[in-house]
Amino acid sequence: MTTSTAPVDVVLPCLDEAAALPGVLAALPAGYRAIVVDNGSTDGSPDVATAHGATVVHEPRKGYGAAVHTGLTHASAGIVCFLDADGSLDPAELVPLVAAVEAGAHLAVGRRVPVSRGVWPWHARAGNRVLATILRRRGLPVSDIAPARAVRRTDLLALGVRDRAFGYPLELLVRAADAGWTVVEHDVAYRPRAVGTRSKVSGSVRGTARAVRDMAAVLR
Ligand SMILES: Nc1nc2c(ncn2[C@@H]2O[C@H](COP(=O)(O)OP(=O)(O)OP(=O)(O)O)[C@@H](O)[C@H]2O)c(=O)[nH]1
Ligand SMILES: [Mg+2]
Repeated sequence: MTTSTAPVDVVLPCLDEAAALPGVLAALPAGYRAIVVDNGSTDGSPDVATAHGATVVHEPRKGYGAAVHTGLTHASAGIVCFLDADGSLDPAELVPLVAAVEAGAHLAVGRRVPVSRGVWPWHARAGNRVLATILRRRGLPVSDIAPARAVRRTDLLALGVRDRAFGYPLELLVRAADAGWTVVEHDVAYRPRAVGTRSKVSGSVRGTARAVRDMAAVLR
């Protein structure tokens, strides 16, 4: 695997992840710079992020897409990664994704492999499987709508993803397919979210329903 010494920016959308941030930020590989994008956390997440060396950006609009897009506009590295800030994914697993982009892929995404039962609720998994099947029919060889990805900053800006809510990860993949991008998928361990944090998206049936609604809007 090729590894370069160029800096990499890592955008971490964050809503009340104070309990997870120290571990996530400490696990970033050398040369990977954290940009934590906060949407009005009430648990002190921005201060924790700053204390652990991250750049903190405040985004007034709620939503995963608003957070990651704003993080992207604050990035400056050639390659930018995106990762959940809840401790469910190991930042070290971004390294092979970055290497894949350095080797020529337009986009490298994680394929979540749960480390234990119960990590990935059945409703989230089922919704994810349906959407991935639709993507494969569009010619994109993916089996997950992943919250871990690496991409060249200028490529992603040019792709023009518009969703600012929870359809963002799916719209990104749909646009990548339509643009003829080379997309590679690597297994990443999907762990329980950090102790002391709570689910914002797919941990509840209600949250999954909201994400699927936003994603279905992308496919219309
Ligand atoms: N800035 C910002 N971040 C958000 C928002 N909603 C979710 N996030 C973050 O996006 C990431 C994904 O949210 P999670 O709650 O982990 O969603 P999930 O992984 O589908 O659900 P779980 O299975 O419960 O972990 C986490 O880092 C959240 O803190 C939001 O509205 N604004
Ligand atoms: Mg999560």
